Amino acid sequence: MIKAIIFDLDGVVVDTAIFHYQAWKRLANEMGFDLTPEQNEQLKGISRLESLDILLDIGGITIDSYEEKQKLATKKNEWYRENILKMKPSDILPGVRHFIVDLKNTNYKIAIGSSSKNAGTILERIGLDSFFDAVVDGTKISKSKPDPEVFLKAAEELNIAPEYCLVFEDAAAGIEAAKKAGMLAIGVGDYTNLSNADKVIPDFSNINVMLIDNLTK
Ligand code: B16
Ligand code: MG
Repeated sequence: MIKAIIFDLDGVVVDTAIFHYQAWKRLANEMGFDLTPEQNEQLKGISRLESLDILLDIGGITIDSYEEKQKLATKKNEWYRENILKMKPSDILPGVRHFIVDLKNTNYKIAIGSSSKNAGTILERIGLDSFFDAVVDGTKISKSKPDPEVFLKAAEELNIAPEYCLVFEDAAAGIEAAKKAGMLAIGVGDYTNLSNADKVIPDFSNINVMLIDNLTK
């Protein structure tokens, strides 16, 4: 029986995954190589510095200096933040707001489980900063997805055992993290990238509280 729903943020509640991609691609281009959408799948759900390591690997570039890596990651983050600072409540993905209001009204606990250190800014911009019973983001964890820490911490903050939690995720690393946490994992997006999920939905346009039982069967 599901008692709590944990939402990934980037790519599930809002379409910021595209802003991450644009910023990483710009950085790659500056360093003389390209980043395809397929390669970008490896970066989804992964922390900023770990994403940079994957990007450098894709470009065949070796950088040993931690300071140099920090500089590149900061540059990417500044480009990314230019876009998220323009976000507004209408940027919440279709069906999501309605679904979370329904969940609250039917006494489900709801949380955010994100690897991002920018989650607070995004939630504020889209007007959902005081909506969730728990927000666990990149500022509260020491290991990013696919480690289960983010989701286990969310369950702990909600005071609900992991087996009663259901996670919505758009990244393969996030599905892996949810499964490792012992939770049900619903992929949001393209099945090709999310085949390890318990179920995959294209988006939230047809999802409502009544369907949670169906999702978990
Ligand atoms: P930041 P999520 C993740 O957020 C993104 O999917 C991933 O692409 C990003 O690198 C990571 O957050 C860190 O984000 O640079 O903003 O701290 O999908 O777990 O909500
Ligand atoms: Mg995501």
